[in-house]
Amino acid sequence: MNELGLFGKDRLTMLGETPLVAETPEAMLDDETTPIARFFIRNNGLLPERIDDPEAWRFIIDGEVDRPLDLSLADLKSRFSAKTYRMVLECGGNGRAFFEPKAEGNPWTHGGAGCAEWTGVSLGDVLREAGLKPTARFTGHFGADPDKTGSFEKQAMSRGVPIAKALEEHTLLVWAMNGEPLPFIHGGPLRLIVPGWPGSLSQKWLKRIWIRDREHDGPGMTDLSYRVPIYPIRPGSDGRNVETRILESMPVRSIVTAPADGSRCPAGTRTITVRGAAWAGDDVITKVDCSIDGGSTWVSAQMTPPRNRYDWVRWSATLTLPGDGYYEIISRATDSQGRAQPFHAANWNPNGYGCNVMHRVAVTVGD
Ligand SMILES: Nc1nc2c(c(=O)[nH]1)N[C@H]1C(S)=C(S)[C@@H](COP(=O)(O)O)O[C@H]1N2
Ligand SMILES: [Mo]
Repeated sequence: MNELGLFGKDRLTMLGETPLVAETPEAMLDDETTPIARFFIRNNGLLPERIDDPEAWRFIIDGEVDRPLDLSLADLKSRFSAKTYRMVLECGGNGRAFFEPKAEGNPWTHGGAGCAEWTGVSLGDVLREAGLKPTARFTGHFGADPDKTGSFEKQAMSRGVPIAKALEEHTLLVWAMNGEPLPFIHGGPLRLIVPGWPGSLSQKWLKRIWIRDREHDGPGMTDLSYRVPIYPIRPGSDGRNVETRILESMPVRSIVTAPADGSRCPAGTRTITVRGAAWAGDDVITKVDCSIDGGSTWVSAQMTPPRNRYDWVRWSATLTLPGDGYYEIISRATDSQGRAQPFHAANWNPNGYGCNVMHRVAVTVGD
């Protein structure tokens, strides 16, 4: 059994062993709520030590606050009101494998994402208890994991958000996933979920939130980390000396979760039901369309409304096939600003963030 088996995972695709990184094949994202066994894993360092008593896990809030807080998980549960939202968590590099030429980093296809029910308290409620000073501008997140050399001196990852994002009701301090205590590999006992923005902001094994008077500068905030060019650049260029911005909301994306890529249907099959999911970072999905002829003609999908903000939309469509043969199904989601997924991996950037090219699934009817 490899390490994935040890964490109870169900046939994920291993992208890296140390640090442990694994994605979910799109066809395994066919559940409305992604089961823990199918949820992707992304670590930037080694794992922290496991602790025996999750309720005793402590974390602090300090910096530009009137009353710094030092709270146990038990304190969080008893002093603030808990809420549960189903929300997408998506790695900033999701889709990277489709960039040409290859961009730096883990080659995620579209499976660096999942949608789980997260239970916790709004970070904003806790920040209000601490009292934000007028100088509070940005958060800095710290976890208990050592970096990939095993050193605790430098964080494996330490990113942050503008205060407005931290104060959103859906930005949560989370201790449960799909109704179970937050699994260790997903940051248990306590993690952040900052929905709609790159997964790297959703600090696992959360120990500290530092409220800062300026943009945070931990690992993952400097250089080209989580930065994208403001104006398009030539694919393959080094990205130096171009104006960049921090990647905030993730772009619109849809995936086909059934049929699986490479499926075969019996000869004579003339209709096929296609299912999938769609989400759009901070934005909402307004439509999903499918095509079997490379985008020449489209069929609109039926959508199940999201349960709450940041939930994904589940969709399905019935497609008519003109005859036996080889088809490539594509799906294309559009957000409320009219932004739809591109036909090819557009907006190339050196670290390969935010690639939302349409997902393509091959199906053969007959032999
Ligand atoms: N402490 C800590 N938190 C972290 C990371 C990490 O390496 N260490 N990786 C981040 C990244 S890049 C992503 S995409 C998500 C992945 O969360 P998951 O492993 O629960 O799917 O966790 C984020 N939180
Ligand atoms: Mo990530």
